This record gives sequence, C-alpha cells and structure tokens, in this order.
Amino acid sequence: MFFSRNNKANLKLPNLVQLVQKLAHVHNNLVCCCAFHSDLFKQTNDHLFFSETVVPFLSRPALPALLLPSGLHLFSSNAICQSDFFKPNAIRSIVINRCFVLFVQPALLEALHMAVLQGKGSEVSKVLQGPLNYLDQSLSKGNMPYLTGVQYQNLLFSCCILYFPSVKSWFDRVAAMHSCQSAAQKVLQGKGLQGMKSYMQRQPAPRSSHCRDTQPCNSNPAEGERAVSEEEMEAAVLTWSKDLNAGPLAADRQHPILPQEGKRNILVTSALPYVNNVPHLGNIIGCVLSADVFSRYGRLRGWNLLFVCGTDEYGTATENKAREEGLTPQQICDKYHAVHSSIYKWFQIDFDFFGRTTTEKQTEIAQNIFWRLHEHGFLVEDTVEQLRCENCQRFLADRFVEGTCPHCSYPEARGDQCDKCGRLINAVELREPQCKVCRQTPVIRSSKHLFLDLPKLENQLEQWLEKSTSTGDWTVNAKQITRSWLRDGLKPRCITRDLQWGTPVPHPDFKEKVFYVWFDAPIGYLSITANYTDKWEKWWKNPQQVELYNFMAKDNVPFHSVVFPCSLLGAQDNYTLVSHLVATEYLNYEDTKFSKSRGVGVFGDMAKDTGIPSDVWRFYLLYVRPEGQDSAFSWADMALKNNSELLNNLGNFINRAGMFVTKFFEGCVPAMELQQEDKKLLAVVGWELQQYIQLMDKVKIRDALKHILNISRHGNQYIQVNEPWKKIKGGDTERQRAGTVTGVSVNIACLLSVMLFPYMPSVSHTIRDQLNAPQSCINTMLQGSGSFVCTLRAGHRIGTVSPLFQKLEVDQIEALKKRFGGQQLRALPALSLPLCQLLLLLLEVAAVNGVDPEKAKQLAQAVAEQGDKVRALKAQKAEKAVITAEVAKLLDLKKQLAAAEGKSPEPAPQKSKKK
Ligand code: B3M
Ligand code: ZN
Repeated sequence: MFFSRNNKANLKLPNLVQLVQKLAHVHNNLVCCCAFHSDLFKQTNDHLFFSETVVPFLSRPALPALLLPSGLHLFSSNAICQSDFFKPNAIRSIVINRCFVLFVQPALLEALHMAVLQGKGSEVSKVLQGPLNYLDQSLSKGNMPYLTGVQYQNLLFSCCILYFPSVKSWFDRVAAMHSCQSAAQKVLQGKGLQGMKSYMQRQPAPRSSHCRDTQPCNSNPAEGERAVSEEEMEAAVLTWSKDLNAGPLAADRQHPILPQEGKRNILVTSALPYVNNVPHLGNIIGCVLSADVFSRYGRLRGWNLLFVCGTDEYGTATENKAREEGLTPQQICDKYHAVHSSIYKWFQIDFDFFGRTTTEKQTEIAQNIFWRLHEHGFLVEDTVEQLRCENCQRFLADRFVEGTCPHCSYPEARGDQCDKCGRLINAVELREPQCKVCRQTPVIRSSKHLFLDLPKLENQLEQWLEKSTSTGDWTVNAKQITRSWLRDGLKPRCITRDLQWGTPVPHPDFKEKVFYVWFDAPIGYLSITANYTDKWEKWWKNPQQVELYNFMAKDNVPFHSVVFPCSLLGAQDNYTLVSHLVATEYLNYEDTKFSKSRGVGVFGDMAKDTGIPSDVWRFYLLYVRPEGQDSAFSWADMALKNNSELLNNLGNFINRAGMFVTKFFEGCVPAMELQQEDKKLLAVVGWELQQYIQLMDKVKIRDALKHILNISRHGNQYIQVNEPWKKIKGGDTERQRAGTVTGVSVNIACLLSVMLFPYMPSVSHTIRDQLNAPQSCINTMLQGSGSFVCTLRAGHRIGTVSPLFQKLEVDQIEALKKRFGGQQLRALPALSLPLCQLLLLLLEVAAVNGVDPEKAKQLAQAVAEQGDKVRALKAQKAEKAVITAEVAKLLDLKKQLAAAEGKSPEPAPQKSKKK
C-alpha cells in the first residue's frame, strides 16, 4: 500500500494515522514505503496534533523531519509508519531511517572503504565522528531500547561508537541479537574486514562528504535532483538550436600523424606489454584499453593525437619462455606479438601504430642515448655482486628472484622492487633470496657493470617533476610512488645485464652484455614511433609542442617517472618528457589474483570465446576500472551491469526513442515545441555532458562513464512521465506533445552515441546507423565544454531500429564462472549489507587500533601538562639536553594519545635528502 509523493489526497493526519494503524495491523511490512512524503507533511502543517517545525539543520536535503511537541525529532516516512508513535500509549521513540540512508550510511560506507580498501582503518573516526555525534545526541534524548522498527540494513554504522555512550549501549543490545550475529557470520565468513573486500571493490567509490560534520548530505548531484535555474534552461535552449559543425572528421586520419602548429598535439603511449605471455583482463584495462578510450575521446575532441604501443620483447622472461616452448627467443617474440595484436584487435584497440622493441631502430636509438649519457658523464662503472642460480646456470634477472624485503620484511618482494612498501631493491639485498624458476638459493657472483648516475641527475629531475606534476594530470598513485622513491634518495641504477637476448651494449668493455630491460623498454616508445614515421623526432624531441600521456599500471610508475626521465634528461637532446602520467591500480579476478599458472581469470584470448561482445567487455572493464583504488572483475556483477545498465537503462532508452519515431511518425523525426519540462531536461542533459567532458579531459574514465548512464536514466524517466505512446492517441495538443517528447528523446539517443564512442565503438556506430545520424554530430557535441545540439532536426529520416543488447542469463554466467576460475567464491549479496556485520567489523577496526576513550582522556591531559612543561623550560632557556629529553617525552605521549584515539600518529619528520 503506497501513498505516492504525488498523491495529494486531502487527508488529515489523524485519519491517516488511523488508516496506517489499521493497515499496519494487517500487513505489518507493507506499509513501510513512502507513506508520507514531504508534500503530505506540508498539508498537515496546520494540524493541532503537531506543532511541527522542520528541523533546521535537516532542512536542506528536503528530509521529512519533524520536531514533535516532546522536543523529539521525527524523521521520514517509513520511519513514522514503523514507529511506536502509532501505538496509542506514547510517543517514545526517535525514528531515524531516511536519515541513515542520507547521512550515516554514506559516512559509514566511506569509512568501510577506507578501512577495507585503502588500509586506513585508523582514520575512520574522521569520517564517522560527525554523524555519530549527532546520532548519539539524538539517542540520548529518547529512552528506547532499539531504534524502533527500522530495518537493520538501513542502520549501517558504528566503530568509534565507543566514544558515544548512547550509541554504544544501543549497539550492545543490537549486537546481542541472534539475527545480527548470524548475519555477520554469514557475510564475513570468519575473514574479518577482508571478507568485505570484494564486495567493497564492486561498490562505486563513495564521495567524501564535505558536509558531514554538521548536516546530512544529499549531495549526489548526478542523481537527478539538481536544481536547474531559468538561465541554465535558456542557455540549453540556445545551444540546442545551434548549427551543426562541419569540419574534418576523426575518422579521416591521415598517416603519418605529425604535430601541427596551433593544435593540441597529444602523444599517447600505453605501457608496452611483455611478449612472453597472453595479457589478462587486468593488463588490458590497465594499459591499452584505458589509453584507447582516451585516444578515441581525444580524436573526437579534435586534438591532433598519436597513439602508439607495441610489444616489449627483450629480457630474461623471453629467454625463459623460449626455453619452455622449445623455440628461439625470436620465434617466441613473433608468435606472441601476433597473439597480442589479435587480442587487441578483438578488443578494438585503435592504435595508430602497434610495433615491437626488437628492431634496428631500437638498437640505434638506445645506443645513441647510451653514448650521450656516457659523453655527459652520467654513467659510472662498478663491480656488482649478482645473483646466479647454479642450478639453472644463469644470472638471475631481478624479476626472477624473490625474497624478503630488506626494508619492510614483506616476504614476496621481487629483485627490483617491493610491492608492499614500493621501495627499490637491489636483488642481492633481498633476504632469503630464491630463484623463481627452481626455488633454489642463488649464489652471489661479481661482474663489472655500468650504472646510470641517478644521484647526479636528481636535481634536474626534481625541477622537472615539480613542473610536470603540478601542470599535468598525474594520478594520485603516480605522484605518491614517485615521491616515495625520491624520499629515499636516488642511487645509481645498473643498466647492463649478463644476458644474450637484449639490445647490445656498444661499449667495447661491455661487449658481452645487453641493456637492462627497464633501460631499454621505454626507449621502445621512441623506436616504435620511428618505425611508424621517419619524422619521429617531431614527436619525441619537441617538448614545446607535444603533450605526452603515459598509461600504465602502478607497478610501472617509477620507471616512467624517475629512471626513464633521467635517461632522457641526461642525454641532453631536448627530448619530450611525460606530461601526464596515468596509472591504474590493480584489477583482481573475483576474490583473488589473475593467475596464468593456476588457470584463474579471463585472459585476452578467451574473452571472445565467451560469446559476450567485445563492446560489453569493454564497458564492464571500464565500469570497474581500478581508478584510484583496486577493483575486481566479477562475473555476477558483469551480468548485473549488463542487464541493468546496458539492457534496461541505456539500450532500453535508445531503443524506445527510435521505436517511437518509427512507429508513431513513420520514421521521420517529428516537429518539437519545447515546453518547460523539455527545456529542463535539455539543461540537465547538457550538464551531464559537461561533467563527462571535464572528467574525460582529466582522464577520469570510470567516473565519466557514469554520466552517460545518468543521461539515459533521465531520458527513461522523461519518457515514462510523458507517456508518448498514450498521447499519440489523443487530440492535437497531445499528439504534438508526443512528437516533442519523441524528438527530444531521439536526439538524446544521438548524443549518447557520440559519448559512448570511446567506450563502446561498435555500439556507437550501430546507434548512429540506426538513427542515420550525420557524421557532423560528433564534431558538434564534443567541442569546447560540450554542447547538446539538436542534430536530428524535424523531418530527418532515421534508419531501422533494433535492440542493442542481450540479456546475460544466470546459467550462462555460472557456466563461464566455472570455466575460468575453478571454485571461486560466491558473490556477496549485491545489495544492502546487514547492519550488524558492519558494526562488528568496525568494532574490530576500533579494537585493532587500540581505541580507548578513557585512556585517551588521561593522555590528552598528560600531553597538555607536558606541553606546558616544555614551554616553561624553553622560556627559562634551560639546558639543551634537558629540553630534548622532555620534548621526547612529549612526542611519545602524543603518539600514545593518537593510538588511543585511533588516529594514525603524526608522520615522522622527513629526513632531508639533500646533501
Ligand atoms: N613490459 C612491464 C609490464 O608490462 C613492461 C612495461 C614496459 S613499458 C616501457 O608490466
Ligand atoms: Zn634456479
């Protein structure tokens, strides 16, 4: 039984109360939703039963909140129905429901996100403090055993509840309930917080709530409730009637593409995939697919853009693979280069050129850079101890040794880098090293090598970094990783190796050696471009005119932000250095890592055997792109997103819009006479388009995608409300209205085809074919800050409309899941999590971090006293040693205080890296 928001029935509250009471009696659960909405409350304003006032601090988000005569706050619709308020005996509860959804729940999700995915469990109190404070106060006013009648899953919160006596006692009562305990068990499966990981990874990253301290926050403007001003509407109407912009089209690319005066010249690279393996979905989204989306977008924007990539073919990994498959390294490279090419082709990665590193140009350019570094004194010679596996009879390349990190004791550190602390390692420094191939302990042998003198280049590097990271779009992780490398101070980096399969070192004293892959590989970007065009230097020795975007996964960052730039800076040849370093986090497979050897995960060559179209793969990978945090591929989630977002939302809208034109207007776009409502929609759609452009310009690919889906959601709503299929049967005015709604909708469909092009190129084409859309619509809508123009004018004849997507069925997905991952964990419930599990989790966080409010109070006192003491000593000019000792005590107390408060201690002062 619903009283909808629009139901303006003139009910006086007591009648309503009676009605609801009766109903509640019969169907306890049915009455819960939307019974009263704010509109209805307004109508009861004058009623004697209430002297209600909208609670001031809750008024902004239009939360139905009432102040009852007792001074208690009453929130929200269902809350009221469920509350004891309806029991004749008394008003004795504060009911909080929507408040949770709007206020505590987002904070809680943000806290969970920090604790589970970002490892910042100690900082959750920052996020939860405000909401919990508020809640605690509210609770302390009413004396109720439970938050009456509110469904548990809506009450997601806790954690630093230890600070909040009323919340705490409420929590204790709830947590003692059997239903809570068993729900917690079910979800966490004894894995604690980590049990939530894959669930959290599939949730959109919560927006950090700026308004959380004082008021509930209803601030997802993307979700439709954004107020639209008259001016915005007017501007949208003006834009709508702009002319189409003819001009050269993205499709007409003329090779070779070279920088042009007066244009935005953009060079895009994606990390060069190792040739010795088939790339998995994580590799694909991390590099080539992300770079492809950005390149496609850039071309639509009219930038003069070149996108190059290729296989990284040298190194031990290739030698190994060759040994494994009984082929020569060259044969391995040829074979896998073809494998990679065909996978990327299937994924519609539109490289301007896809090359490889085993070419003459590579030797030429790498050796040239080497000699220039040598000339300028940036290479130093040293004898190194190297790990050699006597069992395998070879020197072990960094990635073929594993051991314990000498810095952080992580047991699975590689010979070049530790994945835990991110620090750079020299393989011989690893504790308990093991040969990755045979697991024997390698021995140390010495041999003479050449080193890139990074310390000598450090100053130059820092100056350049300062500029590049402040003017360019570097992802947060890229900046952090780079900073942490510099913080430790740079050491000379060995650039030669005792191997055969590599670019030969031209120096006569090092004839037997080749370049280390990480010296060699990035030079591949240059040599690949050189194989594309003789005029490659126009891109690579032209920092004034060219902006370079490097796409990669985060483990490649230091080589692109520190080592390679140092090679190029040291060569002193006016090389183009990276302006925008775009690094993804990792993509997991279901709840685990991709693993070729264990046969876990979907690899590039298998994706096409699933029968799922390449565009749908692209869509889903981009939807879960590990942008800002690790994320996970999940079959169940892929099916869900396909069926809900693609089929029901996007596809449904575009198909309906097209079908209306076909069925009601004989395939010709009808005349449109814009009413207020249409103008508002134009403004809303225009705003979403601008958001999309702003995000894409900043390479926030995953975030931008959400705005496409928002547009079709607005569109569906618009159709639903206006019901053109009914109006078409009405009189003239109604038919006219049906025409306008159809015309506006089909134009939105056209806009969507353009916005979708970077993500789903085939679907984008299909839509444009179906709508018979002019090519010029592309140029028009993505120029400047974005303009939603009427590109399909009245009278335009569209093509044949047909459905764009297919449902993914449960059994199909189950079968695929089995095929690609053995017994993967079942997916967690896709929707709301039971409350209790969160309570327990967050309690766990608190416990782990030793949060102890009593102790904190005492410590705060002690800190204050000690602070006074230190100040007094300083004022008296006491002896330095005495002061130092007291300061040390103060620092220690502060540390203890931070721990007791569950905060992370102040970062240790950085040691200066300057000599
Ligand atoms: N092949 C490493 C990787 O795929 C390496 C990238 C080289 S980019 C110049 O992780
Ligand atoms: Zn070995």
